[in-house]
Amino acid sequence: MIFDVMTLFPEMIESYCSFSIMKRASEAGVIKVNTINPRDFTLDKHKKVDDTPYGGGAGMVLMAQPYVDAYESIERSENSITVMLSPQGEPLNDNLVNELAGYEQIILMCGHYEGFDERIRDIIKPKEISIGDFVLTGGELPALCLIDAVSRKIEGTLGKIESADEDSFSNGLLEYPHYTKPREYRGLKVPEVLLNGNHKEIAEFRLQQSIERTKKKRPDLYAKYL
Ligand code: 4G3
Repeated sequence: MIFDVMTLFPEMIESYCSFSIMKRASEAGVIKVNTINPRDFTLDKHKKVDDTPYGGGAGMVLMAQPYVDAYESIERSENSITVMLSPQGEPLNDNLVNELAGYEQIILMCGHYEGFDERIRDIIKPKEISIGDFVLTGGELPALCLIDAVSRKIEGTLGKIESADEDSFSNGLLEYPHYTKPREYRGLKVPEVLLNGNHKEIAEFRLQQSIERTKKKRPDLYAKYL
């Protein structure tokens, strides 16, 4: 899986991707994260990437030319999709993450300030995706959320220990509670059933805990599960 990230701040992307599981997946060749900086495609000596909005108003708007030229410089594989991270996008969820994991290449467009000149959308026609109903100063964190979520669905990124088909949402339920050593902490004991080695009983206990939690914490998900 190749992620080509268009951003004015490539270090934000590179930094996150150089730790923990993202780093391991890159080193294993399971994912490749590239950055493309529209500032490198400006034509003026001040390397200007944004300007004031026509019609007035607060803030700055990303100019079309550096962004579109940067986009057109990216080598496209056969099975690729272009995604713009924006609060106006389709909400990201586990289903969409699975769908995205089926591509060979994902081109991600990060915006800043008040957003993109509309002609960037008109020309590139990206799929717009949002990570939730709130506004951030830039699209880099949403892009990283997407990269992380998609990467962990790809064979070879997670070990069997961290396996993705056992977590929340793969079965439409929240995760069951987890415990590790010691058996007792501040008077709180690990449920006895987890210590008895009866795998069928353990699986039943965990499923029942998952159902109870989902009902209590996320009645909306529970309604879909029923
Ligand atoms: C485009 C995405 C980009 C238009 C981006 C703001 C939140 C999300 C930006 C715009 C973002 C999200 C950059 N903030 N909810 N900020 O996924 O108005």
